[in-house]
Amino acid sequence: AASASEKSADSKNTSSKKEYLTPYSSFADQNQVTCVLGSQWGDEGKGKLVDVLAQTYDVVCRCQGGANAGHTIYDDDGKKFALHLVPSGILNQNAMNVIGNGVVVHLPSLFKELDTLAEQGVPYEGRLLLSDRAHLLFTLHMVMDGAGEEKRGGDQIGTTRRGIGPAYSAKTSRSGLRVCDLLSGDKEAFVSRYMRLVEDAEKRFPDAVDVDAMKADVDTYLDLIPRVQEIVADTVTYVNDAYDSGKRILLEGANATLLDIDFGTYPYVTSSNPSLGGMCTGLGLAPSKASQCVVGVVKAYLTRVGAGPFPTELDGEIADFLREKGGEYGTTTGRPRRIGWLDVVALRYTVQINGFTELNVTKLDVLDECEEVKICTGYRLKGEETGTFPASATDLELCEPVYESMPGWNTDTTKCKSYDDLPAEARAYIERMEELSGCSVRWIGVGPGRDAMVWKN
Ligand code: 2SA
Ligand code: GDP
Ligand code: MG
Repeated sequence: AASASEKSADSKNTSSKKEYLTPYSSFADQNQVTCVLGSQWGDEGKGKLVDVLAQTYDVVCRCQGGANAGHTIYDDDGKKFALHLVPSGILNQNAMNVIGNGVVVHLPSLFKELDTLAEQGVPYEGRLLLSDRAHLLFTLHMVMDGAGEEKRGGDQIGTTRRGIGPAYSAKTSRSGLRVCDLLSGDKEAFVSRYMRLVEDAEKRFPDAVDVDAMKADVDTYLDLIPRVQEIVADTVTYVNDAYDSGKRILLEGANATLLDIDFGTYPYVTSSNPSLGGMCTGLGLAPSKASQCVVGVVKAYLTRVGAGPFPTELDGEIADFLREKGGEYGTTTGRPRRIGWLDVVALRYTVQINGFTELNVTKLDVLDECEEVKICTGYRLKGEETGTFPASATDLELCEPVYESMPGWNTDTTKCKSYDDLPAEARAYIERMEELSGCSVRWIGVGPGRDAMVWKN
């Protein structure tokens, strides 16, 4: 394997700077490490902010999750990219991208994604590092994920079936296999440990696990060894050396805090920690370094994909309108997303957990045609009003939202370039969000493009 420093990307930007990048560059000057996290149930539009910031950062890191994540990005020519495992910094030719130890990696999916990017004119050679400590996610885990969901009958979680839960289960039960095991040179030991996983899975899901097919599948990973060798690195050392040498580091959250295995609506959650703590354990960067600037991405309304409680969920006309206008369909699975009003009980909770230093409100433009907009400021649970987010998903299911209603703005915001350009009602909505959440808003998204972002303050 090449040393991490040999693989380091040239940080000199030779391409002409886009006008919209100027304020982001001074933002990056002030924040050596920035962490971007989802504050809701995912798909807040983290990919867009990360993509724009990634053009001014030297190192962009994924720290948790796997190919369940889906970030949609439009480049300066309006070309669309859907990223799952690859960090969004891949679109910046000067950034190094790191897949940290906390990510569960299905190698065939990773290389397929990289090959697709190369076909789209984005080569990755010399710009991607994969942690030697990252756990391998096998096709077996995807089979188990699907079989596990079927077993739950009517009580499904609505996973992406990308094998995330079973791969993290193997990790925490200490039977998982890591990138360093694949590259150890002892293929026999690797295959034997892999077959133990297959045999255990077959005991649990005899109808779903085809032992011969899974046995044959191990060759897929062994065949990829030469490609893995080109990108493997001790990313803990790489990232910390990069920090010590003054490089700017961007941590890219996937999924979101309300899907966190500890803080989310358990059991309707993913199996990693998509909150600030998970960024540190998933990369090996100390909390004191990772927490300097923590951006919470919050959609101006709320969506959720998969099962689980959702107090402000809407159905009918408004939901259908927002789903179509906002393009609210899963980036990974194409599933229609559930739609609801903004919930600041949940937002206050995720501000607490992550210590957000600022917010990025996204998709304000999607609300442009609403007569009124609503904010959930509290819940009514078993006859009592509460402002805190309950631990139990059953309790959350029983929560009725207490709303504050605000007038809509009935104005197209997509051409707004500055905060003052926004209609007064839209500004009032943003400012109320700040008051209720206790966190200030720095950016407001008014369209999917890189330049469709308004700076506040
Ligand atoms: P999993 O597959 O075990 O992580 O699923 C567990 C729960 O986590 C939710 N989850 C997500 N929610 C929103 N977006 C995600 N990524 C894709 C996207 C989803 C898609 O960007 O659109 O394409 O469907 C994501 N990944 C996991 C999931 O719905 C379960 O509720
Ligand atoms: P992520 O998982 O948080 O990165 O979000 P996704 O990419 O799954 O979903 C967000 C979608 O909203 C993408 O299709 C983005 O292009 C789009 N998007 C992001 N910000 C805005 C915005 O401010 N306005 C509009 N209309 N679309 C946006
Ligand atoms: Mg997404």
